[in-house]
Amino acid sequence: MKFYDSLGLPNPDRVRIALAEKGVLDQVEIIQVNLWEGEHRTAAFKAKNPSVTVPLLELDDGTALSETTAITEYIDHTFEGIPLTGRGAKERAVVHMMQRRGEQKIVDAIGTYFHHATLGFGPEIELNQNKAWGDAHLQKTLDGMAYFDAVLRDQRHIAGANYSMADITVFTGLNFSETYPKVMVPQGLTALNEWRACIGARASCAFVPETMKGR
Ligand SMILES: N[C@@H](CCC(=O)N[C@@H](CS)C(=O)NCC(=O)O)C(=O)O
Repeated sequence: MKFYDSLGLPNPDRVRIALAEKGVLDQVEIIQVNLWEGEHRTAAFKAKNPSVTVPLLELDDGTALSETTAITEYIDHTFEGIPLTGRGAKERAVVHMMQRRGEQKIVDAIGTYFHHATLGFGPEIELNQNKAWGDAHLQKTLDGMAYFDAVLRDQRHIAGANYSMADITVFTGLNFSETYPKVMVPQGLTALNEWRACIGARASCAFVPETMKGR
């Protein structure tokens, strides 16, 4: 199995953490794709993923899986270990709902700010920038952080009592926010910061710099 990765970017990091949670990261061939160099826009990569995004998981039979949630479902149902996508109908529905909120309110919001209101991947990749659109997503990201802080005041994890892919999505989105566009999680969001420290302490997050684990 081949994992097309770009270390430090939120969606590939979601797959890295899911594989690590299942204890199978070392069973996968990892290929780093440099997005700043446009390596995801080559004809060869586009043939594998027409959406020209990472992550991509290429199975031994040649099946090329893109879309991080789909990949996480595959990992969760292929390997033993802690469930990542919920147990039973209701929990699975809540995990998917909260994970999608994590994408919309954090990962996609900060991604839009990064691509449109900062240099992003550079002028050769960011061909359709719209600064006003990007700027609007800065506030959306900050609102998302406040939303998840409020959620975590009432429950241990993003989707309820149990750890899930929803935690992974929000965690990797916050790391990206602080690393690249330098939008920091406000210190006053104590529930979010405490949760972040707990998630960051998991063995699956050993690759994440200590400075990205809440404060
Ligand atoms: N919906 C996709 C989004 C994947 C995505 O946007 N990945 C980013 C890296 S985190 C990417 O490859 N961006 C390439 C680009 O913006 O040109 C998923 O869930 O996998």
